[in-house]
Amino acid sequence: MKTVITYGTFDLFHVGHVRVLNRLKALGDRLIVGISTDEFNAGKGKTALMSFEDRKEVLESVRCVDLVIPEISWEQKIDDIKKYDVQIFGIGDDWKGKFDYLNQYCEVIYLERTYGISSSSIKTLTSGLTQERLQDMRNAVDAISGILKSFGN
Ligand code: C2G
Repeated sequence: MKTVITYGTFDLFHVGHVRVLNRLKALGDRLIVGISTDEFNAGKGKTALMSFEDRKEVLESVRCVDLVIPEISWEQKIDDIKKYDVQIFGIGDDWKGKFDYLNQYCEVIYLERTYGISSSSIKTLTSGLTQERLQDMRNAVDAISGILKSFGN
């Protein structure tokens, strides 16, 4: 049994998350995912839109994920590797080099990120969508369809 472990926030779950998890699972037989608690994220200067509980529920429903554990500190990785008898630690290459110190406990692999998608870009995109903006867009669509209709008659 080859066990792979990774960590992340996995906020607003998207295709980049799906791909990195499937590629990590393909490296072994069992995939464990440590997801950052909201408190731990605050320490990272990060605020997830989705609560820890919701992010956990999403990850537990992902087929390639076998176990989800809370990530509460930077230091827990060594204990987790020993506790779960991990052979591979893997993460996206936005963390390249940051976890090389784990090499003395298991293999460390950095996987290429999926470019063009991120939780923060989704957040930025949706944050501008106020009710007012949405109403403006609806009005514009109505106006355009009115014009098109008049052309059609
Ligand atoms: N990821 C990816 N492609 C993207 C976005 C994310 O491959 N377009 C990968 C990241 O490289 C990471 C995982 O998805 O391996 C989760 O990313 P985040 O939720 O952004 O994780 P982060 O907050 O960086 O937490 O102890 C490590 C930290 O918990 C990592």
